[in-house]
Amino acid sequence: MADIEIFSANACPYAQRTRFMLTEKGVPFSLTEIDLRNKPAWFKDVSPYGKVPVIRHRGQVIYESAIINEYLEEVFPEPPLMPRDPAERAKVRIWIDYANARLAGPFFYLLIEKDPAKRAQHAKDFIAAIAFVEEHAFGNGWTGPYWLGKALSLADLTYFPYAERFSLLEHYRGVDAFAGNTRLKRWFGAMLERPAAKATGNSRAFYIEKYKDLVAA
Ligand SMILES: N[C@@H](CCC(=O)N[C@@H](CS)C(=O)NCC(=O)O)C(=O)O
Repeated sequence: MADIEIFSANACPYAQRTRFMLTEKGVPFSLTEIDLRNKPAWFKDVSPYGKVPVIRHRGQVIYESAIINEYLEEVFPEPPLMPRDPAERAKVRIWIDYANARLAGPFFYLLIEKDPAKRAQHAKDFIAAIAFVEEHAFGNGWTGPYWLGKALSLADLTYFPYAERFSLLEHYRGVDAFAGNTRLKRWFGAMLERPAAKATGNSRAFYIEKYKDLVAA
């Protein structure tokens, strides 16, 4: 049995971050797919928040995707997915925090909000949140192809799952996250080439079907 167990759900962007990380590191893992609409009774004994992803390693349970990925970086330092320079490391953490605190909300609320006026506000917030990324992550001096430049980092793994699901906004809400954001689009193109993107990703049709009950009519 592999050293690392992951409890995951195929459609979950947070679980995809961790699967992406393990794949990039070349760490074998055994995966248990959790049906989030019908969680097995034992899952509450594994996952304190009742959420995926959770990993079990050396008898310890670790949860929260951003923390899991920092843990994995410490335990499996090669290939490095955090820069050596402390200021660059801080930058990665700032962008991970931005994804969780500022981007995830407008993205999900735009999908699930029923009230048209509130939905329009979430669309504005989402577009503004993406414009901030285009200007500040990929601003002057950004050479690509990855978030910080030449080397892949935890910032890339954090954003890729959302970027893959932007097609949901286009399909259900007519919002194209890439419109006018050419550098974001270029970054996404580079990410799609990673073998881990292919190994952990899903088709547009998969997400459209998976999220259809969640999306407000
Ligand atoms: N902050 C958590 C979020 C994880 C999360 O929200 N997972 C969702 C699926 S995408 C979940 O397990 N939901 C089940 C539930 O809340 O009952 C992380 O980064 O790991």
